[in-house]
Amino acid sequence: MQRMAGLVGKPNTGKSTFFSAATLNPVKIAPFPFTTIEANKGVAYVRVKCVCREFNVEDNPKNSICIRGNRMIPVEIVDVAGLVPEAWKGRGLGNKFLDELRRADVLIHVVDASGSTDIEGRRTPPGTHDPCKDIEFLEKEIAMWIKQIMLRDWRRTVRQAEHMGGDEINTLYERLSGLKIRREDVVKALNETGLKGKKLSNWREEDIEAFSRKIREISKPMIIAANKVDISTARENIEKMKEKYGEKYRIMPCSAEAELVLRRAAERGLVEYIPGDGEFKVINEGKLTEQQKRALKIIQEKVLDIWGNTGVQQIINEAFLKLLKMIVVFPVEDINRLSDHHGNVLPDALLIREGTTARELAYMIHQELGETFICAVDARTKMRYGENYRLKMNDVIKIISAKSR
Ligand SMILES: Nc1nc2c(ncn2[C@@H]2O[C@H](COP(=O)(O)OP(=O)(O)O)[C@@H](O)[C@H]2O)c(=O)[nH]1
Ligand SMILES: [Mg+2]
Repeated sequence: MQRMAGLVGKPNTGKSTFFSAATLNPVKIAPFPFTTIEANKGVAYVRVKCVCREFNVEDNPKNSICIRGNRMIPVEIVDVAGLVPEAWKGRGLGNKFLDELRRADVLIHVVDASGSTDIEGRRTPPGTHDPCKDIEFLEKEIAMWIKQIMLRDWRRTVRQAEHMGGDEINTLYERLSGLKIRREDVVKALNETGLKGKKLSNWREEDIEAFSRKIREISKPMIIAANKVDISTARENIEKMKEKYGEKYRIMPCSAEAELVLRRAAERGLVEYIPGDGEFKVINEGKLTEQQKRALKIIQEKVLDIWGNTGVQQIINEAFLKLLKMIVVFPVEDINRLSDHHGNVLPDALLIREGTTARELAYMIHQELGETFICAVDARTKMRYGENYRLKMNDVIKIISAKSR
């Protein structure tokens, strides 16, 4: 199952710019099947070190891209419509926003760290708006939306729980099933709010609200993309956000615009730049217009020299690898050549949940491979693992099945 990140936030924080930058093909190659899926849904990439360097082989990536030893693995990203206060009541594009949100597994909250947009997303002089307010407001909006969904038909939900012999967990799980919320998330939220064992008929409105906030935190973890760091007022605001929200959220500086400029320049062959790098190299100075030279100079001085990188790639990596706790494994069919049966070396890099077992991986590759699973073989050590072996980051692994015998 492909995981998806949702870009959320009020209007004009830079969500669409972030989306354009993140989904721009990171290398110039002819036919690549991963581009924009729908207007606001596209493919971004998680960047990891490819094992090709360690094994000292030339690879032939199929499901991903390898740029000079860096594997770019496709993931989905959606640019959710801008959210204004009280969207949950249907204000602005409220309902559209919230519908798109359902499909996301992890949220990237893009805030204007420079403080140059007010709470509704209107322009205001840099430094005049406190972005901490945006974090507070977004948390509340989403919680209120979930609460509203729960309150719809609440009496029926209560009756259903009673019919099911007081099965609060399954009742709530069913009620929220459209939101990509797992059963174990419901259990955890009940535990952490102290509502476990309390009959739904005794829940007060505050209980529903507390549960809504908690289930959002658990099922849709969030990272703060502190955008527009090229504007000098951002620094102080980022310190403020870290002070107030640093324990709860990872606050990561970024400049979506800088990333977009660099990727476009790389696409046109003007610079050499791999998304996430802390530097770029001008390929042909003479081909740059004065305007392009100026833009690159600003990116160098206001973003890379100060922050180290544009932050966009780092945020995507953090969302998938840390918040969603995913790892990368390289399945192969031939452990000596590290290839599939066509001879493609290290063809696939799979992003899977940490804790995935060898047999679960087999099922992901093919239903039949899962059913006829015998063991897994580690290409590095030639060790054999049973079905319950939990895969590790960068495992290069062959699945042996009854069929492949
Ligand atoms: N200075 C600066 N401006 C940015 C950055 N990212 C986006 N913007 C600008 O912010 C405005 C709103 O951007 P947009 O992506 O449309 O925001 P959205 O409404 O959240 O999708 C545009 O004028 C962008 O050029 C950035 O990193 N730095
Ligand atoms: Mg937009």
